[in-house]
Amino acid sequence: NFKAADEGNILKKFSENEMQCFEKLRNDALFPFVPGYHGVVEKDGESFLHMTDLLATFDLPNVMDCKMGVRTYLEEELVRARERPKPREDLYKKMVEVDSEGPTPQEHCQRGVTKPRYMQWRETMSSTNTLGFRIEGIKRSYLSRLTEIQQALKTSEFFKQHEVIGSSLLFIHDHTGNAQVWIIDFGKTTALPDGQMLSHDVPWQEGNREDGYLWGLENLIHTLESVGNE
Ligand code: 4IP
Ligand code: ADP
Ligand code: MN
Repeated sequence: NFKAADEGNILKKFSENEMQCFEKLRNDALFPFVPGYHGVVEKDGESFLHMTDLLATFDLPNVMDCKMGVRTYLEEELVRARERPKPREDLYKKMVEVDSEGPTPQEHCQRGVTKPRYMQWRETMSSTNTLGFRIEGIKRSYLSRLTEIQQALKTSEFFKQHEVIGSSLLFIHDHTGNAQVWIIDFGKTTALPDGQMLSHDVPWQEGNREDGYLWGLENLIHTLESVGNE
């Protein structure tokens, strides 16, 4: 999904949705907390989003990707799977690898599960359901920046007007004490119809489009506080 670019930057496989998010974030309270965005570029016949490499200023960085929210797929994927279920063998295999009893007898029979079925199962296997975030890769990091992000989210127009799905907080630190947290991955972050807003801290019910982002962030901050106190 990523390609090396010019010094200090990287290329991420183009998504129309993510591009629109980056465009709108240029004028938003979240701007200081998202990777620098430098437009769309073509390379080897493919389109990419040109953005700042967040690791560039670190020496042998440690990275933690924390996927935010109580839901990791779009409601429209749920609707699609209901109307035209498309069982996928790759997702079935990923499920069986973790729990051979995960699939239902019918899913075993067809050797396939639908995408939202897989995503919901992943959510129950992780802290997405119980805490509103899950750690996708490695270790722990710092709090003050998280509280700043929490404040920025509460004032952000962008955040109010978007359903934020599958986005991560990326924690980076190194041995020199350099530590940062960034908001990344807007591939499934979707604008609401004009005038509509989300609170991000009430339970999701199909149709309300809530994502549980602020609830997850609150839990994440409390979790890190308690780890830090040990
Ligand atoms: C992955 O499951 C992640 O949830 C991906 O989300 C998702 O891509 C994949 O869907 C799904 O298979 P595992 O993490 O359990 O492997 P992300 O890229 O945010 O990590 P989408 O496109 O939904 O973001 P498919 O459809 O790409 O397989
Ligand atoms: P995907 O849509 O494939 O999940 P992400 O945007 O979540 O893509 O990025 C996947 C991983 O790539 C992240 O966990 C992080 O480690 C790395 N990454 C993403 N954006 C950047 C960036 N701007 N600078 C450095 N690393 C990044
Ligand atoms: Mn991601």
